[in-house]
Amino acid sequence: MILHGYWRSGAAYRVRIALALKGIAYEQVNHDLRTGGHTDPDYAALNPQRLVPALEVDGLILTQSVAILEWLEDRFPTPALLPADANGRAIVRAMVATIATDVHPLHNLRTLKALRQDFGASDTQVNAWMAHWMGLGFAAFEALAERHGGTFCYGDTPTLADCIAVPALYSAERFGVDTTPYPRMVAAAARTADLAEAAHPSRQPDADA
Ligand SMILES: N[C@@H](CCC(=O)N[C@@H](CS)C(=O)NCC(=O)O)C(=O)O
Repeated sequence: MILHGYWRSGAAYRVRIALALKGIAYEQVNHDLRTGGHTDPDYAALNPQRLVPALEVDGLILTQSVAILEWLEDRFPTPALLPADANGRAIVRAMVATIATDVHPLHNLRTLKALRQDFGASDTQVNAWMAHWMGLGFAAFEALAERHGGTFCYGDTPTLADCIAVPALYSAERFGVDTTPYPRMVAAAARTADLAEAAHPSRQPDADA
């Protein structure tokens, strides 16, 4: 199993967390987003979207981190990262979508690049943009965690919601977005990050010294 990623990619970090929680061994091939490694034709042949992550397994190429998380859950069901019941699964998937679908694309590298290059946004404006969209999404996620969470974002064991929350908060902290209004999300993410220490960006082979 080969994970194509980049140490600071939030989407790749989600997958590394699930791999760590499930104890699955894998290799890494990393593509430096800062130098456009992900736009290389060899990588584009794997992932036509030219985004990380991608997962290669015995000739199968999977893209889109949430699809990869769901595939890992199907193929490696223990420990489960989705609740056993249909209601719980729908709630966890809604929590995942709140961040992965509705927030992350708005502060992705290419989005911020377009804001700067095509619309002349300053660093201050870009930071305000990120804080705005993260704040809206995190507030909704926090409300769902208040309603359904225990020691983790949903219930008392880690789920895909935690796999999504940890990198989201990592990005927020990296970009100086205040996370104190989301104490449940922060506490659950800290517990998950402890369980999946090996997945942390700073622990990856391509991380800056
Ligand atoms: N929805 C995709 C998003 C993937 C994505 O945006 N990856 C980022 C890194 S976190 C990327 O490759 N960015 C490169 C760019 O924006 O040029 C997924 O979940 O896999």
